[in-house]
Amino acid sequence: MCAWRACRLFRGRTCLHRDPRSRADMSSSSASGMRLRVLVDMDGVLADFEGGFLEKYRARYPDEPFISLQDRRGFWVSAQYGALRSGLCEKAISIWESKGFFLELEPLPGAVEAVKEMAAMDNTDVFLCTSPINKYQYCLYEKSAWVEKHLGHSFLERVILTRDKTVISGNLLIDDKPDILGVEPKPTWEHILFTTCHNRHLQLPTGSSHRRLLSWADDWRAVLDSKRQ
Ligand code: BVP
Ligand code: MG
Repeated sequence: MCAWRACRLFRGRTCLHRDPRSRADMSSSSASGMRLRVLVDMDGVLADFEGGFLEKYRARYPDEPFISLQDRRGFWVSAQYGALRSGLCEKAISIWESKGFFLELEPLPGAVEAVKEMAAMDNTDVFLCTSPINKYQYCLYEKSAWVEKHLGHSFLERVILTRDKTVISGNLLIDDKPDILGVEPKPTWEHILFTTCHNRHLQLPTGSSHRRLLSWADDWRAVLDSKRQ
């Protein structure tokens, strides 16, 4: 079937839309079994949010105390800075609310290569699942621009912007946030905790089903394989 659908717009113009289910093997099942749907977070997994934050915070507030990446604890940067000194929570927030912050984040080592390889695997659908900040002026645009810049135009079909990842269905969610909560108490995905400075020292509860990826050099392929039927 043709990957392009013609759509008639107002004023009689016709526009071609690329169908996201464009690959020949895009059905929900195939000869080798089910398709695997992998949701991959952006900040802290693909894009170096913590490194980008620290660099820009120190440049803008050179006389204020800062927290080295080694000393980062807890998901919320703003909370740790707020606890360090009054007024620093707001200063931290001002960094990621600034124009250019999200677009200029560097990719984490191996992230771009891993996601491209994953997306090219048989029976595998990759989506980028990311929570934007509520100050949308720059963030919403820049997250898509980052994807286009580092992963290419075709990955724009794969961007999911949501403040609640529990309502998105998938087999795996690779994410650096330890507790991913929302309105759905039983999300379909297994959360794979992606290790970053703020969760490195976190003791996962005994008996927890949480699995970790230490970095993109870790065996993410085996994690995917473990979910295939
Ligand atoms: O858009 C990012 C930045 C924001 O949360 C989002 C994380 O998205 P995911 O990686 O989970 O998809 N963010 C906000 C704050 C404080 C806000 Br007040 C923070 O401390 N850290 C942080 O990442
Ligand atoms: Mg994240």
